[in-house]
Amino acid sequence: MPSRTFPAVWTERHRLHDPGGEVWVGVPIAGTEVVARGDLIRTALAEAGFPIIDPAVHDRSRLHRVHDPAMVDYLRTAHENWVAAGYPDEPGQDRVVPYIFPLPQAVADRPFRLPVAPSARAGVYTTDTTTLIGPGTYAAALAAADCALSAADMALGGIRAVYAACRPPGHHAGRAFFGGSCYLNNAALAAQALRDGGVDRVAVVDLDAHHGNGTQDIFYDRADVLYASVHVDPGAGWFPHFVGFADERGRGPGEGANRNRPVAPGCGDGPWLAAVEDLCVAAAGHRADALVVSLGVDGATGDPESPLGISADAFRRAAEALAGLALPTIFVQEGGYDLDRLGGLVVGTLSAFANAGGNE
Ligand code: SP5
Ligand code: ZN
Repeated sequence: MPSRTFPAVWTERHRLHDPGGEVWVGVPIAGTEVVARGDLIRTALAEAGFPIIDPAVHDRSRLHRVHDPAMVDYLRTAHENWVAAGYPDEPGQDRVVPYIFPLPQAVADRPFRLPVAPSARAGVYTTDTTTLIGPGTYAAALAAADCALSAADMALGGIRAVYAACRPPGHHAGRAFFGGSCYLNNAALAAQALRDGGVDRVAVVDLDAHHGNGTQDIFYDRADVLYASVHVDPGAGWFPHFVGFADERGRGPGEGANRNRPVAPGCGDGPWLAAVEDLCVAAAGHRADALVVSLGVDGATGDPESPLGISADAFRRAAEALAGLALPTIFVQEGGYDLDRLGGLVVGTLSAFANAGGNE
């Protein structure tokens, strides 16, 4: 029986974003969130027969539903201001990268003054030194957001399952911060678009190897959108280090609508799938009307960015568990950095979801 499919939203505009590596522990390294990722995913989708659809362009005001307009404006202008300040010549850095950060305890209780130097402005909104801004980063981040928003449009139009091939990824981007190779939060934009389109209750289930600290931030105070994540335990020394612990359960009206399931480095399939089942129970308990899946496949065995050791079969079983929720579902691409396995992992997961009836 041929494998079932559903629509995939993809654009070549992802190629505009070439971070040109990252700075990690002070050292410029090649980085793993590379242009090839987006093209490998497209090839795998096409080979498996997934219809590939261009995103529509959405009004930029849509970004402000989940992000601070000042941060969006910063992302829009950061690279041109960096170039105008001459950093590509002296000291010879053509990507925007911070060196100083306004930590809350260092600047609290006095008026916040936006620094004049672009090198200092570079630390105002990013959490880390690994999320560089190049000349096409903002355009590609907009294109990725458009993929997620188009997927939401299709879901609101009655299509039961859609995949948004977002690159750059998004789940480490919060209301007023970005980092971890993410700039705009594609999954949060999709979830908010569903809400704005009349869906009462949304569940975001995050399978990426890392905690989606940005998505958690955006929905932490809200009861309408559940955020539920399985990820490598930040307490065991993994990104995003400061956030993603099990006792972060939401705040105020959002109390109970945030669920973190950290798992141990090297845990393998069993504990990871048990956590995925738990997230599905949480989504059902939330009485969600629609599902957004942050589909990172960087938990897979061999991925250079995580120690989880999850098999391709476990990703398929996770997809079957999600299909069991029987909800309109938007998959949003997050991480996944093993270039030899990325396409197969993504398409294998989506196909398992469709073959389990998730697209009906
Ligand atoms: C979207 C996503 O998956 N972001 C994860 C970013 C994690 N970055 C952690 C810091 C980078 C360190 N990389 C060094 C790899 C050495 N094996
Ligand atoms: Zn990740």
